[in-house]
Amino acid sequence: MGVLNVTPDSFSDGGAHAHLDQAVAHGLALFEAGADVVDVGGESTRPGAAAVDTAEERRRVVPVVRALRAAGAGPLSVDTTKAEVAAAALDAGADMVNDVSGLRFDPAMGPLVAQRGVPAVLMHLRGSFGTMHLEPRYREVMAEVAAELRAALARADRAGVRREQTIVDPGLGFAKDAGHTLEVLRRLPELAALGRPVLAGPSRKSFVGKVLERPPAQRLMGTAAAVAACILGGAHMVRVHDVREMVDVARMCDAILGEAA
Ligand code: PMM
Repeated sequence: MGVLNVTPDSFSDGGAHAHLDQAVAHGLALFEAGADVVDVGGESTRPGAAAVDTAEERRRVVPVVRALRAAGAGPLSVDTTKAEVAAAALDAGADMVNDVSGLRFDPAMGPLVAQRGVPAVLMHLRGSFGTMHLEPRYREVMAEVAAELRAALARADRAGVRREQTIVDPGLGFAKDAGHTLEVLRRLPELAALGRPVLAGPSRKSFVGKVLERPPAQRLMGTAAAVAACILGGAHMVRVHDVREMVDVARMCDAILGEAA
């Protein structure tokens, strides 16, 4: 899954794709580089990022989805916690929803996903965008993440989302310090017990920066190591910025696992 952030303040690509033409060109380049799906997002989740209202988020995301579709590109995922933004993106041609709140922030999101019958990523996150980076505390991080993902699956069930349409994501770096994130990564195989495909997003994140003491632009090799750990640990999909490089990592991991690349 290639990352296409259409935000002026994204932590790792600095808003370079904020303009429509640039965003579309970058989305096409991600497919060209080997992405199987491109995830279009209009709200930064960076610590301290300003909240984006619904109208602004739609304004950022929808034209990009529409233009990529018009160019014949896809499949596309929309990275949003707001049902209204998701609905508009699906209307414009998006194929799936990536909700980092696991259907928790907007009560209308579950019913929307159910009604549209699209796949949905349910990510683990504690608290809100405003509070999640403040002293995350766990007694047993992996057990708690797994339990909270089970709760997200139950939320999806209650909304009428078919279980086969769900993908779970442990939310690397979300409401987790570097130690928590490394432990989740180490114990990723435990998520297989949830019985659903796993997506993981380690790309350029601060836990990589913490280990290597490098800024986002210098986290390529650290990301490669983390992507390999995700895939060897059972992830079915990885969400990354550096698609061309990570396709090689994924193909190599698949070969090690004895799976066709
Ligand atoms: N990470 C970010 C944004 N959206 N979605 C999913 N499903 N999983 C993630 O790990 C994830 C996400 C933050 O990273 P970015 O700002 O580089 O996009």
